[in-house]
Amino acid sequence: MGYKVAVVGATGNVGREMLDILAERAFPADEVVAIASRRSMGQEVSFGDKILKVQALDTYDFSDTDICLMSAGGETSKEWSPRIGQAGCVVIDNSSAFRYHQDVPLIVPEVNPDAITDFSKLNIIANPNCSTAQLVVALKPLHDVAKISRVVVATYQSVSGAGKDAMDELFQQTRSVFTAGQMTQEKFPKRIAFNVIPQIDVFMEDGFTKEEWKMMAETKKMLDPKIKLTATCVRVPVFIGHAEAVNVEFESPMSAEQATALLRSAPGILVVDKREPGGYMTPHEAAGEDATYISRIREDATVENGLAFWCVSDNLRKGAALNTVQIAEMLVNRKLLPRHQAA
Ligand code: A2P
Ligand code: 11C
Repeated sequence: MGYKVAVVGATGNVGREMLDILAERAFPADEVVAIASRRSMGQEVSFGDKILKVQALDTYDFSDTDICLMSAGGETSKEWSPRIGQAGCVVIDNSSAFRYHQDVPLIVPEVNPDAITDFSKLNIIANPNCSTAQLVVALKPLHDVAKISRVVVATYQSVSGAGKDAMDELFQQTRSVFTAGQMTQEKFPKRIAFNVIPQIDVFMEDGFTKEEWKMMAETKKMLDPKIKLTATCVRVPVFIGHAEAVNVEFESPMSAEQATALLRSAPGILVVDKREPGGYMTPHEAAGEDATYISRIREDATVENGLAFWCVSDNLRKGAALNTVQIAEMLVNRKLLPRHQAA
């Protein structure tokens, strides 16, 4: 028996990618429903070789839907994910609304698959922030061998992480630089075209931004609460693909050679590291791909047991939609969907 799957936020950056990935991976769905706000009702979105008409979230009945892939922003999740869960549909929530809730597992299948078991209180499973997902995929195989004590990470995050309107803002601003036209600035706190902005999400009391806090809190929840992590998150004028410069300190030695071998054999990772001009990955090449790419692996002799590397991934795929669909696949493979257990 197949499954009924709803994608909420189906007109958005991540929602459209979710539909593509469900089709690409031939997810065993009998029916896929595209849902967004009332504004988009009746609009058409593609799902494989089919066209789906978008339905409105506030009139959709979830009681016979098995899985809801939710990516319509934190406020929509706060209001709707618990209600959808209560209707018996398991929500895989891509927002930050429930990630830190003790009854909500936060899952990256390559990292902490066995944490998925207990989601029954709310029927919600959380998907991490895009910049955390690719980071923990890279850290996990290293941490398993030589415990990580501290991580320093600087991110170079594409505008698609901030939604489709943010991509339009980069496009419009870039065009207006060349045409000397009017430049509008709404989604980002400063001009993003031909610039970089050291702020993603709101400021916290201690001077870090919420994005930086999320990387720390989510790494602790999924990988190890003992890991100390400090981040500087930066928006760059790239459409798709987040990059990260990562410095790791281990409790015991980790050579560049050993790290390379571990990363090469780890799930979800491709190492591209030639130590010659162009012998590394960039966001442009990672866009549209599923892997987390690791390059520039080298020992950092400025600290004891230090390692540095460069990590790139498609933020809409492994950072969001792909990870969500992988979690849905785990629910199916491990027979964790309530209605299908009863059947
Ligand atoms: P809509 O296009 O109808 O506004 P992005 O992150 O790319 O900006 O996309 C956000 C997604 O979340 C869109 O699909 C958007 O739908 C959807 N969305 C935003 N607010 C709501 C809401 N209140 N109810 C349902 N979907 C929403
Ligand atoms: C960005 N990482 O690139 C953010 C988007 O908590 O899911 C994802 C925000 C989140 O803007």
